[in-house]
Amino acid sequence: MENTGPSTKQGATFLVVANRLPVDRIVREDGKVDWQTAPGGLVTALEPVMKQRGGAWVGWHGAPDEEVEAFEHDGYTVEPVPLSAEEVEEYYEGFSNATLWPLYHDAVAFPEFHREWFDAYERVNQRFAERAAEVAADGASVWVQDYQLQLVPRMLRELRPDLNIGFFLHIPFPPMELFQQLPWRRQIIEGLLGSDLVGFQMPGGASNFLRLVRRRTEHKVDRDRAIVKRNGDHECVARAYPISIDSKSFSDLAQAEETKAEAQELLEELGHPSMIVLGVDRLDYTKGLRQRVRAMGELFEEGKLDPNEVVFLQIATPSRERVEEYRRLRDDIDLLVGRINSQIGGVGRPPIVYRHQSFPRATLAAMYQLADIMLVTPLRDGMNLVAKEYLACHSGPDGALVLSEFAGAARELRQAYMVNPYDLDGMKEAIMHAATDPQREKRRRFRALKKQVAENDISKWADRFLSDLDDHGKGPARGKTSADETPSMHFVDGEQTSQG
Ligand code: GDG
Repeated sequence: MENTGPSTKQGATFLVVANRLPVDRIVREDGKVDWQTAPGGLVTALEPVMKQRGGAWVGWHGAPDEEVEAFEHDGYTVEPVPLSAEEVEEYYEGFSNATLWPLYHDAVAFPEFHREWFDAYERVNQRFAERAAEVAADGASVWVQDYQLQLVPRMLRELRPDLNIGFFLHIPFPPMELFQQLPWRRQIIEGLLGSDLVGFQMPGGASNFLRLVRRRTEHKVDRDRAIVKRNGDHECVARAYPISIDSKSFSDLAQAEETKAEAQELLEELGHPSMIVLGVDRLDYTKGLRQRVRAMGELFEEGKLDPNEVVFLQIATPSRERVEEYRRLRDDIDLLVGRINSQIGGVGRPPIVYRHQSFPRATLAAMYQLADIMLVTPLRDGMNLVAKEYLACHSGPDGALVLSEFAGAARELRQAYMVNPYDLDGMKEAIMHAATDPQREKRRRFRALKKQVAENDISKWADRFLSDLDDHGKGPARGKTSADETPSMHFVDGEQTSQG
């Protein structure tokens, strides 16, 4: 596709605004400065979109207390936003990752509420909005990303009413009953309502959001949009856009000769087991690792899986290590894996090969190639790209995906072996089905799953969102107000509302 969003002297016509840049600034031991791909689903998804479209990516570069100049990278401009060490603590580790992250994931860990964290969140959101306002060309499309920046759309609209503002939430949007706990709920809703289009992973997220707008604000809701009455009306449309991956480049990577060679080496290192069960996650309490490791441990203990034949390879990429809950999780998993490995198997390779480190993407592709069974069992997950990466990379006809029904991906990947990760016995049963079902049944499921991911890739996702943003955007030439519309009666969530 044509590069549609170059940055010019007049500014960029297309911008992504995200907490993190696609690359992190790191200082090596010899003092040399380097840039390294940042981990996580948001970068995996948006990097190919930016490469294709060009424009500017506004975000933090991962190093506190450092100002870095803008630079060109892979055909687009990187615009680093500085954060102080205190802001990293309060805005990022605090409000983003110890308040919003657990609250939005069904409160699977206890969300903490601190006023000074929110103050920092507001301050940093304002800084991101100001930088985006400086960099954007007249009438540009600005795509704000994720829970760390929910106040940006409104702030940006106030600074630059000419822009088309889209927002996408990568994590679940919680039900009203949970969201209401948040002392700053009003500011967050109003922040999001600054957008012309708000995207969620699931239709349920969009309806949770609209329900809140209807119950908690004076703005009206009409089907899939809120009519926001402030500084002249605008419409904020809320819809689901299930995210995906660059399926072709993952499958090409897995097919590359070097990757195949790496897979052979890995197989050798693992001692040629007859079955490889794989997990790949950021080390995060939402990913259901405690439950998964226990389930696999019990299957080994009960002799349902033979530790001489089967290996469980679990990669846990380091993440948010300064947040207390993450440190606790790391210790728990270390202990659990150690206990299982010390009690099961012979003197050779342990049944669980656990690596708390990150690997190059090509190594992950080699692991996906090898895995007979992929375990993706989060307690709650916006989508989960690892499930889709496995399907793009595993080329044999006999793969099997065990998938939590609480991952957004479960809505599309219906042929997976579905599990409730809280139900250990159920999870063990599903893993055993994935291990022992007749080949014909497994192939049928796997074919359908692979097709889904091949046909619904990241460019389809981005095109759908951005073309809807063009349609709903309210650039001055296209401005539309609800006052022009004929009054009508609507039914929303079973409730009658009068509009206009
Ligand atoms: C958020 C939402 C949503 C992992 N370890 C390594 C590595 N990774 C890559 C994986 C994958 C990404 O990180 C993880 O993406 P997920 O989607 O599984 O999870 P989150 O990071 O929590 O992502 C999630 C996503 O945003 C997108 O909207 O799906 O629900 O929580 O791409 O491959 N990459 C490399 N080395 C590793 O060791 N190179």
